[in-house]
Amino acid sequence: MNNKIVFSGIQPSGNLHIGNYIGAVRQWVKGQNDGLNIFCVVDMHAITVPQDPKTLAEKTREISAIILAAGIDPDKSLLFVQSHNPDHANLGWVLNCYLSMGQLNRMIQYKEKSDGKDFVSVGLFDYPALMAADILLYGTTEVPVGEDQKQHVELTRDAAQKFNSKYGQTFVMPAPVIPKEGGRVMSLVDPLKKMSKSDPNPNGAIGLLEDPKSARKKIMSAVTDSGSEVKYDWENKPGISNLLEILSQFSDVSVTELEKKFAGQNYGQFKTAVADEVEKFLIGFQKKYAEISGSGKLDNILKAGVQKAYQISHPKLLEAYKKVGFLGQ
Ligand code: ATP
Ligand code: LTN
Repeated sequence: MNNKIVFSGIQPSGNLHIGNYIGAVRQWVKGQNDGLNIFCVVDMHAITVPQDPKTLAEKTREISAIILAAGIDPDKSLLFVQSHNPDHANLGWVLNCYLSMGQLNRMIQYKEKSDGKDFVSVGLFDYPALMAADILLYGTTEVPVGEDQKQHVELTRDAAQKFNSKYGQTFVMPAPVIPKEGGRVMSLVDPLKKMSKSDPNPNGAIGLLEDPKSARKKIMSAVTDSGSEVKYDWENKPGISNLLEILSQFSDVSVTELEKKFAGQNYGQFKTAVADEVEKFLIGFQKKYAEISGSGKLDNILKAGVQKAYQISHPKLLEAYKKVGFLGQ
């Protein structure tokens, strides 16, 4: 038995795309056979920017079902909704008091998401304190995330260190784990930009719940590069390199093997192969998604998940409370 404790979170906002699947959820699935694995749908983080209440509730269910359809097994891993466990907000408040305004001001995500907005919530600024609480409540050793979240995990380490040095060993130091391949799936219309939920051009990303035929069209019209050779070369052929990575992830064949396979074939033939593979994946994935969302089991899975999560998080919250001098009940 391995002592690894994995925690990761995903916001229930926007439409999950194949980049989120390859870069995040699929990595969680691969790692769930050892250690303790905890996955959280972070609805409290989602409200740091404006949300429509009905859509937020729908998306929370949708993302939970997507995570299960992707292969997270509730018998092996814990899956729950952040607002169902009040310990997150409670520890978040405590950690607030051990992080400085200056530290939070340096967060790139805050700068990007607040840039040009008329209304910027205090919650958006304070987002990393809540994320630190998510991670530290569970004695997390590994946090699988995309490159963009590394800075938040580093801030979590700073918060843990500050608290531990003041009050003695309380929190485990977590490490970010960024996938070596697929950590950055690029847009199909601009392969120099990452595939993103918030991209205003709908042709850049392929949604996990999108019609497989429309996904096919997006791949067939994906931006490619000059020349005609199928070669993995990010500098000169970013469009083809991105499609090669996508095909490699879905077919489990290495990029080098794929280059050999498509030697002498034209872009059209190559794109057809990518479109076939993505279409096949989406059909299978959506079948599983429909089974899970129609099974009526989702609420019970989330309920069981939060009960187990609370058993781990609550003693840690009480330990932190005691250390700061809160009167126990
Ligand atoms: P947005 O682009 O609107 O900020 P997002 O698509 O980055 O949203 P998040 O909810 O921020 O989505 O990310 C969920 C997880 O998916 C994170 O671990 C993130 O690092 C990962 N991820 C997001 N986009 C990609 C991508 N293009 N390639 C690989 N991983 C990604
Ligand atoms: N900030 C992350 C979501 C997130 C998270 C977490 C990830 C919230 N809490 C804890 C890892 C661990 C994002 O926007 N992708």
